[in-house]
Amino acid sequence: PARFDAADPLGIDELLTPEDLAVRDTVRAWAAERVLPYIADWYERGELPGIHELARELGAMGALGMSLKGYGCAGASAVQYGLACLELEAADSGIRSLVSVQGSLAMYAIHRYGSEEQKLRWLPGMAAGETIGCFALTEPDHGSDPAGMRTHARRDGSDWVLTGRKMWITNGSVAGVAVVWARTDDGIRGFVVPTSLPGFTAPEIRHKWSLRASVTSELVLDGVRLPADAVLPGATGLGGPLRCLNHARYGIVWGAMGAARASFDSALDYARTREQFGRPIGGFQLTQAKLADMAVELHKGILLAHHLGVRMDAGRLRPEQVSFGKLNNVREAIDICRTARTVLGANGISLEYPVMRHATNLESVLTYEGTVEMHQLVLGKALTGLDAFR
Ligand code: TGC
Ligand code: FAD
Repeated sequence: PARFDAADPLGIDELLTPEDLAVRDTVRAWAAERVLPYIADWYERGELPGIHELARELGAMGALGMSLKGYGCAGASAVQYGLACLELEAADSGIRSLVSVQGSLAMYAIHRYGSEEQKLRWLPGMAAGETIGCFALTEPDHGSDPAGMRTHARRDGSDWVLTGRKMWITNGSVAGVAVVWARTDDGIRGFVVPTSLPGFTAPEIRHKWSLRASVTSELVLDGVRLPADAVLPGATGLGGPLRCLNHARYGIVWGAMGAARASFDSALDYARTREQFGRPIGGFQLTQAKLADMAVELHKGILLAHHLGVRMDAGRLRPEQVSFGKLNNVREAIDICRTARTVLGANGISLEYPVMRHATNLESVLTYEGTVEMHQLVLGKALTGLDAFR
């Protein structure tokens, strides 16, 4: 039989093609060179300096809008996109967030719902990382229940006039273009908004104790005047933004396992070398139980992510299955990080090691793209046929 590999105990690599492995290696090497040496400093400062340069490098690697076809996008498989998310989040959830919002939300919305003119105007520059995008659904008073949004767009001649506030918007103050969801007389519609327009401001949200190396902003839309062709023609109703979320949530199913892997690796390494009572702490049964349980959940989670990726590539992935994956993998990832933290003792709380940074990042990941409770209720509804929301 094949030998046991501590890095891949279930032999999941055998499910991957040579192209999949090449994508993984490329992204892992990029993150090792461009993120890992600096991330603790960025995190401590609460900044993501050089974000435009990082975006261009991610674009050159094909990581932006990675599984979209045409318009300068890489046209990779869903599994390859997932592997990229895992490697990016193994560096930091903030870097994966940058990529998720750009590719799975802002670009995906334009790619799926945009006119040919909108696609040609925006997607090549976004794929190259020249233009950063954001995706604005959440409002101060409407998070889990976006159906209640107050931001609205009204007709003025052939123009649209957009008014309202969006909250917690990743990439908001560095974006050149915002995909903004607003109420209209015809229901919820999406608008492609150049952020240079009068009336658009995006103050950055400070004092976050999670996702510190990620730009998060409020959007203030004060009568932003848009031409008739700013609306996304293919999306009407809440299903429009929610279908984009399926794609981003899918990336998170993989990404969360990256944060978990980095924390597990750190704990395993520490357990082998740190000595107490005259022995490596990894030799104690209680530490081994922690490592075994972490490894089981980590690799089960990667297997689940791969399974969902295969279904997405086959066009057979259901939104409820995405909820299944997001619910399980983010919840298990944060548990792995917290357990890894205990293995490192006091060092576990230091930025010298990655585990506390990953654990605090995952507090955001647990909440955004649908909270744990939302995904439980989506599954609850699918299982029982009873809608607990309304
Ligand atoms: P409901 O009545 O169930 O549905 C309204 C319409 O939407 C359709 N739909 C979906 N379509 C595709 N995929 C899904 N996952 C869908 N979920 C619902 C549904 O079929 C219906 O269509 P139609 O044609 O019949 O009108 O809607 P509801 O208001 O009862 O709410 C359902 C609920 C709670 C699940 C939904 O509102 C929800 O998912 N809430 C969570 C909001 C959320 O996830 N926000 C995320 C904001 S973006 C973000 O966080 C980015 S962070 C990224 C980063 O930095 O990485
Ligand atoms: P609420 O909806 O107010 O929920 C509060 C609590 O109540 C949660 O535990 C929730 O699960 C629970 N709850 C609510 N309703 C129910 C119910 N029916 N049953 C049981 N429990 C319930 N949004 C964007 O649009 N674009 C972005 O780019 C973006 N980036 C983000 C980046 C960060 C760092 C963060 C933290 C958030 C981001 N968000 C973004 C917002 C995110 O999607 C919302 O925070 C999330 O949807 C939850 O909304 P809320 O914070 O208003 O919480």
